[in-house]
Amino acid sequence: MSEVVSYRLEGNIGVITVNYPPVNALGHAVRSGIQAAITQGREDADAKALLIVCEGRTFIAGADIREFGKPLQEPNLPGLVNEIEATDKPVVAAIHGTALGGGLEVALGCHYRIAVPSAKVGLPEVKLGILPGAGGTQRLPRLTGALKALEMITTGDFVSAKNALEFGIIDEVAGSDDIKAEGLAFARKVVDEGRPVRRVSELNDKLEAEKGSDVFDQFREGLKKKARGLLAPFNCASAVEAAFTAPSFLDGLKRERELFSELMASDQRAGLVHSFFAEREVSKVPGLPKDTPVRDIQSVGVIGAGTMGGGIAMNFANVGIPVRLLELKQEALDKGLAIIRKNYENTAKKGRLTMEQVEERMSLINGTLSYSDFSDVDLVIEAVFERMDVKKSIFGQLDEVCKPGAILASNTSTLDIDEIASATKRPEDVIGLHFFSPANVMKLLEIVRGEKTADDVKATAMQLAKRIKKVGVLVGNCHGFVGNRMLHKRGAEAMSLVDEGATPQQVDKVLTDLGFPMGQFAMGDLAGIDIGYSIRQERRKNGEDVPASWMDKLAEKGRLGQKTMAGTYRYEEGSRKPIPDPEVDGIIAEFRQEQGMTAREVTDQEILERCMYVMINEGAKILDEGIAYRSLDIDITWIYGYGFPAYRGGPMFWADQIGLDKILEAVKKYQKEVGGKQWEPSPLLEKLVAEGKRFGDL
Ligand code: TC6
Repeated sequence: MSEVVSYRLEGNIGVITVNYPPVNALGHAVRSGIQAAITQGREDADAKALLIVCEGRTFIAGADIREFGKPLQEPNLPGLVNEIEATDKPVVAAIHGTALGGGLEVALGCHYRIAVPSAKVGLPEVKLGILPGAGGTQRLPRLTGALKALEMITTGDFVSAKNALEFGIIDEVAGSDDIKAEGLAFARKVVDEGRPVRRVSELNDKLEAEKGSDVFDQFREGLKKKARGLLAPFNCASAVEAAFTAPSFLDGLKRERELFSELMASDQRAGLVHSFFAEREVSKVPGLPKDTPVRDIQSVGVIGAGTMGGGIAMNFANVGIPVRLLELKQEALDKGLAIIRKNYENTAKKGRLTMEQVEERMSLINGTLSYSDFSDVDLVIEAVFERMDVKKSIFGQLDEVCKPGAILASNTSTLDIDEIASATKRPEDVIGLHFFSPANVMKLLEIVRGEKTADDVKATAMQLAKRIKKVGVLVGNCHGFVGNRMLHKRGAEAMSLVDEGATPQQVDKVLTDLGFPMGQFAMGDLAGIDIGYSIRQERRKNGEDVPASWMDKLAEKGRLGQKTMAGTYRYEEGSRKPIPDPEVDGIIAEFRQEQGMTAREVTDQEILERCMYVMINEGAKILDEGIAYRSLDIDITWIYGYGFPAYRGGPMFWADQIGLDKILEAVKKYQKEVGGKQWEPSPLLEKLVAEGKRFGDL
């Protein structure tokens, strides 16, 4: 018997136990172990039924994703599930934790399923760019009907034990969370009641009931909007449809396999699997051991009740951490608190919060006008506008009032953390916590380490990110850190492309076609054009050579973006849809004239290369300087902070897919044609190309 799967007779039940931490994934050893145990159970005359149960925190959480892309070792999963189902004595799956993907497919191959109340089930393969290829698309709809199976398989959403029972996926919700006892008792009941072997593949009632329905066409129409650019949801829908249209179950399985293989070979699968592991890898920071002590964070102070400060405060209230929110004037404080309340109420209107929860969360956010109220908080986050003098003065005051050991954080998106820390006598307690707008929604937390930031402060920030359900990425200190440093390069290039003849909407369309949820200029309108403007002005004041821009003119005319209903685009009351505005075309034309420029035709390919390759070149510099530890840190920053399509794996992974030689060639071309520091090739990029390596090899 395999080391990770055991077989034991308990009374008249043959118990097959899987024990393969951390999540009992179906690696080769687990598959062959289950196969051997099923054979043993079948041959064991004393076993009247078999029970599959797992050790540890969860039932089988799916195929072993680490084996994807490698040569398959027998037994394969679809064959194993069929073998389980073909067993001539009842097989029961006892589910705790999560039965996901291949794990749920194994359970669907069993004849009966019981789950503890806290369990969840799901087929999340679509999130990895594939489909449930071990019969899941054929068996699930035989239990749930077409629509529920389509919803579950195309979204990958998990379903609670209670709902799984309601949808027909499981047969019983156990009375307690003691999975072994409950599973065994249920298996005994199956034997005692003489329940038959019940194979899901032979249940055809739900298929018959929906013959001729147009549910698939309708569903596909909806997907076109929801799953723009993605392959997997469409293949998932076609595979489920095959359960209804294929002449037999086996023919359905064959169709499932074809659609599965297509996805397995796709770049989207590679990108999504990279994103999955990268998201887990970012929490393991080189040089910061897992057992680094952390500080206890029981209460938080936030300075600034504007859009950012309010959103930041909500993150903490959402997980039960009390927040003191500071403003200078009562009016601003009242306004900020009212906006927070409105945000919560809107969520409640959508049914995602009860009014009781709204009140509970609001009661955790208390306003104040006085810094002295921060004397006992464990963490303060400053979220005021981007001016070094203002930030330094705030940190000076915090140094006066905060208790020893309190963490002093800035939400700055660009400024030097060390200079901010220099306003205090405790730079080891100072760190950057850069939230992304809207701060209560975006999953990224860019955590900026200063030169003197203490290790326990870094570890606390990483842990806190998880606590507030964000993905924390620890980065070094430089202008704009990882995310905005790259974004600024893209922004400058996008502005130049418009100077040269492109329209803002052409630039934005290239980026949305790549998979970004919005383009550079629509994003600028959302964030506020005044932000970029004041950053440029600050840099000009510092003597940097920042060229004039038509966007400065927008800011000077009060076109500040969505908040003034006009920026690079115009907006209609109550709508966030960017509408091209002839007035802006006029401003751009006037700017070109003033600068003596003649508009030329700019191709989409040039826009793509200049906007994206300039970022990748900068990303390589960021890696070389140690600002990001690994290329995957940059990938996750961009996926969760800026909506880079996860199916492309992040900008650095995407660059590896394109080929770094091609990227370098283009960088050199634009160095000649466009010029500027941003097009000076990164030495790391040159080195990798010379060695035939990729960012992923570092
Ligand atoms: C499939 O089944 C296809 C079937 C068709 C075949 C024909 N494989 O997320 P956590 C690791 S596709 C390998 O931090 P949590 C993870 O990398 C699969 N490893 O924990 C991490 O490792 P580390 C369908 C896996 O408690 C550790 O486990 N299934 C796998 O927050 C802990 O993970 C899915 O897509 C795996 N399948 O969440 C489920 N899963 O410690 C994917 C996890 O070395 N998994 N690991 O960093 C999840 O959604 C979550 O991991 C969870 C646990 C809900 C199971």
